[in-house]
Amino acid sequence: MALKDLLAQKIEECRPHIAMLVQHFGGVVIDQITIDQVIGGSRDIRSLVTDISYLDPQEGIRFRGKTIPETFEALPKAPGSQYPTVESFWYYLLTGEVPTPAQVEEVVADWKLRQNVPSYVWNILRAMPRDSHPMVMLSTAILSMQKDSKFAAFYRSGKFNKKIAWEYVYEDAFDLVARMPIVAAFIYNLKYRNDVQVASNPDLDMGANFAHLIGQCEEYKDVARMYFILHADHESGNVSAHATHLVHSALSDPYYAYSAGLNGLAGPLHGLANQEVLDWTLKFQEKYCNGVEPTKELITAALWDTLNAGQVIPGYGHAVLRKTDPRYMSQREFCQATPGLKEDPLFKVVSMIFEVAPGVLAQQGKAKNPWPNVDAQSGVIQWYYGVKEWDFYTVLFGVGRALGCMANITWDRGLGYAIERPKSVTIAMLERWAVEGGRTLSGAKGPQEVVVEAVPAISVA
Ligand code: NMX
Ligand code: MLT
Repeated sequence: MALKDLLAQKIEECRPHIAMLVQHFGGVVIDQITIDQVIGGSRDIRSLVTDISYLDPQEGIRFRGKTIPETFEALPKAPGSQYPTVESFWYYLLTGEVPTPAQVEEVVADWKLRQNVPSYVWNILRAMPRDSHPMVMLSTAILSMQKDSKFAAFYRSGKFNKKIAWEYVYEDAFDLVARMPIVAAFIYNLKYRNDVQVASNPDLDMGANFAHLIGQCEEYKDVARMYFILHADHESGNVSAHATHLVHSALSDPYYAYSAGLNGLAGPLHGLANQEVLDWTLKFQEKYCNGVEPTKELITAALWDTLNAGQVIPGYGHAVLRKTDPRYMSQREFCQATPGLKEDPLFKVVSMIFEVAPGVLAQQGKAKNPWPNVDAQSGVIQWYYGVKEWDFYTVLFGVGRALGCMANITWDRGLGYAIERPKSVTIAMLERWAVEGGRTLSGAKGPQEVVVEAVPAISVA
């Protein structure tokens, strides 16, 4: 069955479940919220729904129920490769079903039709200051294509209908994921390769074509496939997925929504951490090694200097994970299995950081998770293959993340999720509830009340 038909069937099957949950079980309590969660970035509050991936704090990500190794194992591989095509993964994320090789071929063919980027995008990118951050360029390029949004045109047509609105989101979403690597490669070539013009190779799948467009070697084709799949989705609460979902919930089309998602991904606590890791590692070598071999002792000293300066160790810690990120391990295994890469000096430093950083962070005692996340390992692979412009690394993340964000908002529309609008409260309300909570819990003055009394009252206009 063609991808869109299967998706239509799956959405139809799912709709009664949502209706039944709301109609008969809408009042069932699935969480309670504490003051520290409200102040602390809504951490762990169960308030989003997605079946596309789920993040277990101990195990890490599962895409449509499969772990990373299971996903790589299950999906049809690119010709002559150990890795699946990105196109097969797109099918899988959207539908939850492993496509047959013939179904993958259909998606690959459709993908090629959709990957044509309008020429005005190239004019816009060329007109931008060449030293603009590549994430600014990427987000601008995506936003500029909004004028051709099929969903926005459908909305304006006067025939808007909630039941079929998802079909137009799907059309935009598919166009957008197909154009992402083309735009990313253009930015790379514009900024770092003197605006060299390279045409897509119609015989190649998405990952391989990306490698071709940025002038990379044969081996990099698998790097691209692996990278885009690993970065695609991390359930819905991360900043890029959540921003995309939030903006789309106002019925802003996928271009508006993903441009917003990319702007969130560009933050150093989120996707930009991958460039920060490279920056930290190279500065460490320059400042601490001075021509001598890096040692665990030197790395430990540099990590403490970073912490004592009040900065974070990039690539370590996570808001949900409490173990080493399996995306980190998957990339590490790739490095260890790749002759040349496993002996690479930078990989050795990154491995030494892995040996000492968790201990340092644990000793400092602040981070809830001292283990590495995806960003601690991704840059070294790019660096090894010659993609040394590390401000580009978050663009690569953004190409992958588009798959998850676009699959998610296609389903958001399919299931008719409402405009997102949480409620805010005032600090005075929190203080009142703190006092009431303190009294209710202990039957006497609670510790919260003492704190409230110790600070001057807030005057409210
Ligand atoms: N280095 C130093 N301090 C850290 C780190 C770290 N890697 N991770 C957490 N902490 C601190 C954090 O800043 C906070 O300090 P304070 O109380 O002074 O505000 C304290 O530990 C408690 O934070 P957590 O609850 O453990 O972490 P949170 O959920 O707030 O934040 C991250 C999660 C990922 C933002 C945080 O671990 C971090 O800043 N890591 C470094 C940046 C990074 O690698 N980001 C990429 C995440 C993955 N991605 O691709 O998005
Ligand atoms: C991600 O891939 O989005 C990051 O690991 C951040 C997160 O999950 O919060």
